[in-house]
Parts: sequence; structure tokens; C-alpha cells
Amino acid sequence: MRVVLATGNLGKLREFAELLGPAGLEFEPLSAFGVESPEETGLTFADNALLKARHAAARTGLAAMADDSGLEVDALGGAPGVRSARYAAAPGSDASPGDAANVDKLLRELQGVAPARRTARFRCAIVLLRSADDPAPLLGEGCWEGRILEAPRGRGGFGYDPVFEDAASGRSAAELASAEKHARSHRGAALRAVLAQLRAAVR
Ligand code: ITT
Repeated sequence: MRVVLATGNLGKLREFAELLGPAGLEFEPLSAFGVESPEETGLTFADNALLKARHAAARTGLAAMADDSGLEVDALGGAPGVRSARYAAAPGSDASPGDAANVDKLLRELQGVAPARRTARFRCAIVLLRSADDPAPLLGEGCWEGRILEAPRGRGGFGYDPVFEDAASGRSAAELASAEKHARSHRGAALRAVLAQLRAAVR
């Protein structure tokens, strides 16, 4: 199956290459087709993953996979959530402010919040569509529990990884080797769920 991966996020692209290589599924990034990303208007991660996959399948005529993910922080009532990529953007703007600005804003919002109240989780929804009008999309979801640190730690990963402490190991996501991150992460779990459905469907 030739699959287009509907993401413009280089950190996600790298992780998909690491995760999909061993599964034997080859993909091409949406950027290779000169297609822009759609506006993310969904209320849930699954809504947005479906919208991105359908857009990519419609524009390329290929099967498409998309990931929508983000960070849910309990002390912030679940924010930034589906708005994680645009968290530090000016009101009304849809331009991506970048990882550093998003992390700075998160640390500012949590200033003075005690360690025990800094619980958070990454969420990820991954959708695989065989075509733009596929009536039965495959959907996998994953969740990774942790806590928001008071300052960044580690040099790996991308996005919010340096300020997300893995509940199980006490290390930041940016301090984990990539294989360790995939074994625990929201994206690893969501992708394993999609691949299991795919294997069952082609059996
Ligand atoms: P695409 O929509 O093109 O895939 P995006 O960056 O806009 O790229 P999302 O809308 O899904 O993707 O936003 C995800 C946000 O959550 C973004 O700020 C990421 O940095 C962050 N995020 C998701 N998974 C992450 C991970 O494993 N580690 C750190 N940050 C992550």
C-alpha cells in the first residue's frame, strides 16, 4: 500500500519513519506532493486526524495516514489540548508559534503550581484511510501519563518533550532514547493499534 503521511511536523515525521520502518509500511510525506495542510477545526484529536487524512487522500488520490496529538494539563483544565501546536499563537492567528514559544507559555502558565498538581498526559489519534471516501477509517488512540517539569531537561525528541516527565521512569521525554519513547508514548500506542487493525483487515 502506498501511503501519504499527512503531517508537516518534522518531529512526527522522524518518529513515523522509526515506527513504520520495522512494520514494513512505506510512506511519503504530504510535502512531497506540494499540498498544504488543512485548517484543524475539529473538537477532538480523532476529528482532526480524520480531517487531515481525508484532505491528504483527496489531494493525492492515495491512502493516507494522519496524526493529531497534544498535551492535556490538569491544572489548566485540559489545555492546551487540541490547540497544543497553536498554544502561544496570537488570538485569531493560525500561524504556528513554534515549539520554544509554546513551551515558554506552558511554563509561565504553571508558575507557582506545586509538583503534585502538575499532572498531564500526551494524547494521540492516528487515522488511516484507504481513500478519501473510505467509509471505515482505521482509528488508533494512545495516551501517555506524566507531569510538567519546572524547567526543560534533555536534548532528544521535539515539541513539549523537554518539559514532560514520564510518570514511569521519572525522566523527561527528551531524556529517553527514541526506542524507549516509542515503547511508552501516545504515538507508539496509537500506531500499534492502527497496525493491529490493518493486519486483521488484510488477513
Ligand atoms: P501536523 O498537523 O501537520 O501533523 P502539528 O504540529 O500541527 O503538525 P498537531 O496539530 O497534532 O500537529 O499538534 C501537536 C502538538 O503537540 C504540537 O505542538 C507538538 O509539538 C505536540 N506534540 C505532539 N506529540 C508530541 C510528542 O511526542 N512530544 C512532544 N510534543 C508533542
